[in-house]
This record gives sequence, C-alpha cells and structure tokens, in this order.
Amino acid sequence: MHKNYIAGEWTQGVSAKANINPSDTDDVVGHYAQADEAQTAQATDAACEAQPAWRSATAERRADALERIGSEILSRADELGRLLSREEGKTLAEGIGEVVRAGRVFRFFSGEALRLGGERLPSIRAGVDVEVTREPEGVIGVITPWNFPIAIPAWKIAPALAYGNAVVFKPADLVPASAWALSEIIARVGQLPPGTFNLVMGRGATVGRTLSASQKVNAVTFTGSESAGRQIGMACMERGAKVQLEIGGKNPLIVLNDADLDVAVSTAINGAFFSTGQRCTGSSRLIVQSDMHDRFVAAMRERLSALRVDHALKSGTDIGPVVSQGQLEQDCEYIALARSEGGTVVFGGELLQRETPGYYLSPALITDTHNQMRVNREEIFGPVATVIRVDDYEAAVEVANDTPFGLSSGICTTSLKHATDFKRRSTAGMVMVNLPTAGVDYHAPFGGRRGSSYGPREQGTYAREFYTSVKTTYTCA
Ligand code: UN1
Repeated sequence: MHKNYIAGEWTQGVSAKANINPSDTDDVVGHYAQADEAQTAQATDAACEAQPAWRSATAERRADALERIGSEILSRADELGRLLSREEGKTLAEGIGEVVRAGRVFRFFSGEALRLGGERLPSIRAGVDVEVTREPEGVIGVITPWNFPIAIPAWKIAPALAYGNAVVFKPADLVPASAWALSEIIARVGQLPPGTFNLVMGRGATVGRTLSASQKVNAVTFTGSESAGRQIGMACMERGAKVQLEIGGKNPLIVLNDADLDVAVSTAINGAFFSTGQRCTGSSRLIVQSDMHDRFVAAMRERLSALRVDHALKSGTDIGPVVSQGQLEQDCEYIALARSEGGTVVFGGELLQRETPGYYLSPALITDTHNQMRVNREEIFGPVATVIRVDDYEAAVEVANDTPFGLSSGICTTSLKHATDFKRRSTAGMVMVNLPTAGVDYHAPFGGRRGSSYGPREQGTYAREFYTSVKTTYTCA
C-alpha cells in the first residue's frame, strides 16, 4: 500500500485504489492511497506552515535539493521508465525518455533557483530608486494529467520549489505510481523542511476541488481536461487565486505540395500516433494540399501498417495501448462519429486482441473530412487523426487557425516563404516547421492560446511568471 505524504509523514488514505496496467488488465501495478477533504486540508495547512522556512532557505540550498532530485531520477531512468510504461501504456522507450526529461527539468530549475534576478529602473523623481523583485507565491496546488505521469509533475513541482514555494501535489488518479516514486525521491533526497512538499492522491472531485477552493492555496497549476480545467479556473477566480491551465488542443499539421513526402509522413506519424496519440500537442488535424493528398494518404497507410500495436513493455512495440476503458470508448465513439459525419476510415480504428488483455486500438486515419465536423473541432485524445484536403496554402492557413484551441501547429514544406509566413500567421502558441506538433524542449516556454491555455506560460525561464509574484519597491535614501 502506497501512502500519501503529508507534513513530512507517510500517511494512510481513507481508502485505496488499485492501479491497473492498460497493457495487461490482470496486472495490478500496486495499491495507492486515496485522500478525503480533511486529509487534503491537512496537507494545505502543512504547506502553509512550512513555506516561510523554505522561502528563506538560500537559493543555493534550493538549487542543491533540485540537483539531488534530478540526479536520482536520471540515475534510475530505466527502472522508473518501466514503471511509467507499465501504468500508463506508452512504450518503454517513450517511458524512459519521459523520465529523462523529468530529471533534466529538475536540473534546469536547479540552475534557475540561482538565477532569479530583478530589475532596477530610473525613477521619474529625483533621489528615488525603483526596484522590481520576485517573491514566491506561497503554496502551489499542482494537479496533473495521466498522459505524462512524471514529466508534467516535474515541470510544475521543480519551478515551484526552485522559487521558494511549498507544494501540494495531486496526481492523476489513473497513474499514481510514477507520482508516488517521484514523491518518494523528493521526500528522501530533497531535505526540504517538513510540509514543503506534500503528495495527496485521490479523486479530482475530492482532492482537486478542495485544493482549488482552499484559501491556503495561493496558486493552482493544472493540466488536463477542458471541463475540469474550467471548474478549477472558476473556483480560483472566485477567491482571487492565481491559476494556470493547460487544457487541450486540436493541433493542425499542414502538408503542402512542396513538402518532402518522407519528412511529412514521419512527422505526421510521430505527431499523431506516438504516445498512442494521447498528447494535448498531438497532430490531430492533417491539412493536406490537393496534389499531395493521395500520395500522402497512401504513404501514411503503408507506414501505419508497419507499426506494431502491443504491450508497452514488449520490445518491438511502436504504439502501446490506450490508457483506460473509458478513454478507449471515447476514441471509438469519435471514430463512429467521423463515419456518420461522412469521413472514411482508410486505416485502423479497430480493437485488437493481443496475448494479454488490454485496451488495444489500431491507429485510425480518417479522410474525407472537413473542418466543421465535430471530429475536427473537439479533442479526441487518442490514436485518431483526420485528413482535411485543401486547394492551396491560403486555405490551409485558414483551416489551421479555425479552431477553438490554439496550443501547437505545424507545417511541412520546403518553401522558406511558406514556412516564414506560417510562423507569422499561425494563431497557436507554438509553431513547428518540418517537426511534429508534439515533443517540445524543456527549457523553452510552453503554452497555447484561446481554449488551450489560460495564464502564464510553463517551462523555461518563463515559468517564473506563474511561480513568483512581482514586487515593485520605491526607495528615497
Ligand atoms: C510534448 O508534446 O512534448 O498534456 C508535451 C500534454 C502536454 C504536454 C505535451 N501538456 O500532452
């Protein structure tokens, strides 16, 4: 039984939940504590009490803590990657890659702890100095999704701690094992004042809701579904707390006539189907220019037929299972909806049987779609991509930008003119040229526009906008 970590103590939950392997539903990864409202409140109280000590710890002490945490994560990447793939279903290579990314995020923010500078401005008044400094926000509620069980917790917890905040961490209910392993590392090697970091596993409706409503939580960072994000956002807004939301995408990847076909196909396969298509940055709308359309679709089908969908931990697996029964049903409903809206499923979209019972779905490619169909407006979050045929570059840009979301966008082209123009005119927060819409660097700002994101950017030096509060001081000596 894996416990919660509250006020520096490993603490029983009020109940426990089994963590099931989506590649083999007979395999129980472990049992994990579930907290109630009272236990969540104990964690927020503890964080509130501990934060002043952590805030006044030296920047070097904070940097050292993050360095130790990052180093242990990196030294155990194979083991932790295996655990991650076992509970989430991404392939072992993807799981290990994600763990390495998490370790590097801690290392990056270890350095950032020492680099938190300010500004000094000339005043409009004689003899006055104006200084701009940054202070920790206080207690940060960290609520994370199931699709990146360690990287997303890392890129929220690391900057929170680096800049002197205390943390209450509520991981996704489906993937507590990686979160628990990360928390165990933080608890053991971090040497943080007790209460600075707390792990509270449990349901969103219980733990997440309590965190969003608690007066002791100064800021909430959330990545996950639109509906949960909106509720968290409203709850924070109501009490004047800072909030940061990453809530999905419907990312376009344009393929122009002048694209290199091999590059376009590799980019689309990676962006749409790797990590089982379960990324908010996934390339879900493939916008293909007329003369390229048939060649591209044929090459995609050929490449897809060579991919192996199987147990995440098996060598040779290219695509693991869908994360859960509920997500599998949602994917299948959208594939059926695409058909009923006039789309043609030219590859996949079928349930597969493998040696072990799991949520196996062949990657689905759907042609003959247009941008107003529901499958092109709503986030599916599975191995499902649509193709939208367009006549020219102008139409491609228009379709790409015509979405309620705005996280990431991409273009495959060999034309400098089109690439340059698209970088200017895309209305997404991140733009990729001849690269998948998913798969970002950990030191660059991450985030979107419109319905995808709310609040300051995540990652890189930009993370300080959310995790610190600016103070302006005026001094007349
Ligand atoms: C990536 O594409 O490298 O939940 C990261 C998600 C995003 C992270 C994507 N917040 O899928």
